[in-house]
Parts: sequence; C-alpha cells; structure tokens
Amino acid sequence: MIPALASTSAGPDAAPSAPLNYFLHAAGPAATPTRQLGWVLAAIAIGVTLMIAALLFGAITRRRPSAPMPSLSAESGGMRWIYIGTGVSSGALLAMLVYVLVTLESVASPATHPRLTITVTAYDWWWKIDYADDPDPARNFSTANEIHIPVGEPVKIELKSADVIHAFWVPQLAGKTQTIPGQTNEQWLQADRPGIYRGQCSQFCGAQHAHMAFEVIAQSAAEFSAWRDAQGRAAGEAARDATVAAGRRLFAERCAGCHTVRGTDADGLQAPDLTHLISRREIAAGALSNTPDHLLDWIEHAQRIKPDALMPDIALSAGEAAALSAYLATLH
Ligand code: HEC
Ligand SMILES: [Cu+2]
Repeated sequence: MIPALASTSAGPDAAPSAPLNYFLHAAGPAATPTRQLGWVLAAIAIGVTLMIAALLFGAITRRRPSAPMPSLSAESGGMRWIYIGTGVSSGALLAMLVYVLVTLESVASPATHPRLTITVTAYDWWWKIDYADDPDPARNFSTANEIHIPVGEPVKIELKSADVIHAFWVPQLAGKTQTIPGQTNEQWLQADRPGIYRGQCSQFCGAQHAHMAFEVIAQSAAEFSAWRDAQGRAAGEAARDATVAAGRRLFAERCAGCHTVRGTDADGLQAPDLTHLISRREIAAGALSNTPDHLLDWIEHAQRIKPDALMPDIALSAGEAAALSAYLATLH
C-alpha cells in the first residue's frame, strides 16, 4: 500500500523537493483560495513598487527649466494629483480588504459537513493522532505522526496540546492553527488528489521544534477504510519464537511505562502508541525514515538524534537489541 502511495505522490504537484511550498502547490479547497490570494497580493505589491520606482526615477531625472524660479505663489492644479493618488490608493486598499475577507470566509468552513473527525494532540515533540469518532470501538485507536484521510472529502481536525503551544500546519492543504493547552481548536482540510502531504509544527515549542513533522496521507475511500480496520486491531498473537518472546519481555520492562502496544500489558500514555509501528513511514516525528536500522539507532541514541527529546537513550546488549528488533518487527 505504501509504495503505491509513494508513486502517486510523485505527480507533478507533489513537489517532493519542497513539500511545504504552498505558494506553488495547493491540493484542496481549504488551501487553493489562499494560494490565489497570495499571488494577487504579491502582484499588486510588485506593481505598486514598480510604479513608485518609475515616478521617482522620472522626478529625479527631469530637468528643471533653467529660468530663475518664479516668485512663490499658490500653484493651481498640483492638488489634483494628491486627490487622485489618495483616491486610487484607498480604492485599491479597500478592494484588497474585501478580497481578503471573502477569501477568509471561503476557507472558514467546508461546503459539506465533514463525516470524519480526527483528534490531534501536540506533544513535545510529536503528534498523537486519535481516531475516536466511529460507533464501532474496534475502529477507534491512537497512532502517531501519520494522519490518513479519504481523498476528496472534508475532514474535521480537533486540535489539542498536552504541554505548550504548538501549531498544526499542512501548507498544501490548509492554513495553520495553534494547539493551546486546555483548549480545543478546530480546523478542516481536504485533499483533492491522493498523495502524501507534509505537515510541520509552525510555532516554536522548544529544542526539537524543527523535528516535529508529520504526514497526511490521502487515499481512496476503500484504502482508507482498510487502513482504519487494520489500525484498530490489537497487536498480533504472542510470541511465536524465543527471540520475539524475549523482545516482548524486554519491551514490557523497559518501554511499557511510556508506550502502549494494544493487546499487551504495555499501556504507557506519554509516548507514541506503537501497536502498528511498522506500518508508519517515519519515526520520531519525521526525524528518521522507518527502517529496522533506524529503529534500533533511535532506541539506543534518541538523545543524539533528537537532543532533549522525552525518550532516554536505552542501553542494550547485542542480544537484547536483536530480541527487541525481532519483537518490534511483529508490530505491523
Ligand atoms: C520515558 C519514556 C520513554 C521510554 C521509557 C521509552 N520511550 Fe520510546 N518514545 C518516548 C517519547 C516521548 C517518544 C517521542 C519522541 C519524539 O518523537 O520526540 C518516543 C518515541 C519512540 C519511537 C518512535 C515512534 C514513532 O512512531 O515516532 C519508538 C520506535 C520508540 N519510542 C521505541 C521505544 C522502545 C523500544 C523503548 C524501550 C526499549 C522505548 N521507546 C522507551 C518515550 C519513551
Ligand atoms: Cu511544536
């Protein structure tokens, strides 16, 4: 499933080299109007700058008549230009204000009522993603740093914070909204094309603010539904072989205080839910791609990869590392 998504994201509008470029790329109705607004305001600003530069250049280079200056007297006609200039500027500013207000209104709420609500809670320095709105509890779960949405329909996002103020921003899908402790903010987004859209915390929140990214993966309704079913499941049955069993025990001792794996006794709540860890494309809020080597590197050297992150470096013997890797590999 993921490779197929990766290929759709390589389309002309996916901008893999500049995934946050909202000036060139917008993929839905919450983002397209503001992209247009940006271009129009930039064009007007450039136009005004050029006009003033031309007038200034004309004024500087214009030769004065060599005759002696006439005696001071009230000039007639000059004031007209002041009136015209003021009128034109005010008219332009007023038109821009109206355009801005109309644009804000058009992105304020979606055309149809969102069927899906996702709750996103910002933590130093990762995103907890809760799917909690399904009447069937088996389809409700918590994941991290990866939001899946069905393509072509609006999705409501409820935004919370567990610690300080952060800001949730998926530039190609919508404007940014702050997450504020003790308060629930709302925004909506919609992707009109399948693909992977990068998001980023956009309010400085401490040492690892820059490593607080996430991805929105827009997929067909059928793919989304299959993903949701799979994520809702608890972790697979217990240990098939001795190494996995040892890894599972190690996890219960060293990791379960912070991390949850549904279907086991691990129920820590202050760190990402790892039940389907292997299904995610990235780990540590975009700091690393999700490979077995990176996972082990992260567990042993989280403080080197993300200094001050709220996960300690965990010292493992070679045998422990192999067992833990074998166990984590079962969390797909
Ligand atoms: C003191 C709490 C704590 C302990 C103990 C802990 N972790 Fe973590 N872990 C975290 C936090 C917090 C994060 C998120 C860090 C970030 O991205 O800034 C995290 C992130 C991770 C991630 C990345 C998950 C993702 O989707 O981004 C993995 C994998 C992980 N931990 C594995 C482990 C394993 C395995 C152990 C035990 C050997 C362990 N952790 C022990 C707190 C902890
Ligand atoms: Cu942040």
